[in-house]
Amino acid sequence: MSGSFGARPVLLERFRDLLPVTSATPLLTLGEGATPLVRVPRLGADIGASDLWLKVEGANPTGSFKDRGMVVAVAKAAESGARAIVCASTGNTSASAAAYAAAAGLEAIVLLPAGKIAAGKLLQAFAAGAKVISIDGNFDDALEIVRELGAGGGGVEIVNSINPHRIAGQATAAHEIIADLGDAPDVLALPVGNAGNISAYWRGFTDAVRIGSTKRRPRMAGFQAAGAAPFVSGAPIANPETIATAIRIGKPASWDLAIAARDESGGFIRAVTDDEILRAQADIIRLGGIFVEPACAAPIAGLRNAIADGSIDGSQRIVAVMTGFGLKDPDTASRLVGEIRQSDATVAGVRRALGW
Ligand code: AN7
Repeated sequence: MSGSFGARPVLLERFRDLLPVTSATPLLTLGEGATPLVRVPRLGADIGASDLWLKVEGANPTGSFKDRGMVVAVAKAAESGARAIVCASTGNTSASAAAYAAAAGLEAIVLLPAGKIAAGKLLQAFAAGAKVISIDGNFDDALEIVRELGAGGGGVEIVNSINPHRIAGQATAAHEIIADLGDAPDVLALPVGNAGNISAYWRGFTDAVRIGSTKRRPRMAGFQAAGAAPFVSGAPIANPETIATAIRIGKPASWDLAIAARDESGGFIRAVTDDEILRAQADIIRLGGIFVEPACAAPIAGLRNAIADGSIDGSQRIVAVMTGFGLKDPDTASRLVGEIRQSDATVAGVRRALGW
């Protein structure tokens, strides 16, 4: 199961010392990690941030940050002799689980909230051969069921972020950012759903201080969708709703870890509206050239607000995590399709169509 990309590092090897990798762990890889950290001056200027960077996690093999943790969770499942992996998902976890299970030769079972999964993610799960179960409920309901299924043992491993290997794997992104910038940024902004990722980044930065690769940790700035913002209201919510289906979660599993990340870092978790999310999604591609799914727009919309009201200093170094690729959710993005200019197959026709 081991793989090599020549000079390209394999996540389980590169971060071996920080991960539960033993001589018995298969060095599974689909090429995850080592994602681009891109400076986006035009987008930054638009939101008032003079040193804004995007960590492009959509460049992972299944198009989301989930691959960093999934490779660890699935490798450990394979090591322990599991026959199947199971997860609840708003979409990206299922796409990642299905792909890594396929590569490792395990069965993947994914429980999805009916009708609320972006088309690309659903397609990925099917294409990789997962057993797809649509739950007549939301993500939180699906996760409750998965907890019971996994508790039964029988060689079925839960690969949601309640599996500690997921968080350990996702923490590697913090180390990459420090390696690329030479230090931690001042602010780390990201979308918050089930809250595994904010917990993982905080752990990564904390480990980095311990091993001496940086002396400081960033403020953590988490952003939720207004209709699915339990950290903002201070309690779980029963019926989360947002256009950003990835973060349509009302009862985050990593509640305490996320609160610790927020408070120990002197940061915050705030909400943005769906309209602000849609605007920011368009801004990120039109001004930054990076096409992301709606959830990723929450931190950019939220940073704009936080810089405007003075709660973040726009001259600081800010890294915003773009957790998933834009083509994951073609339906939401279809509003960005403009009018196609018709032309006959001549230069003159094209000139006319361009108004030249
Ligand atoms: C693009 O796939 O929960 O706060 O089941 O897909 O760690 O949950 C996805 C979450 C942000 C939120 N951005 O991260 C799932 C799932 C994207 C996501 C989040 C998700 P967490």
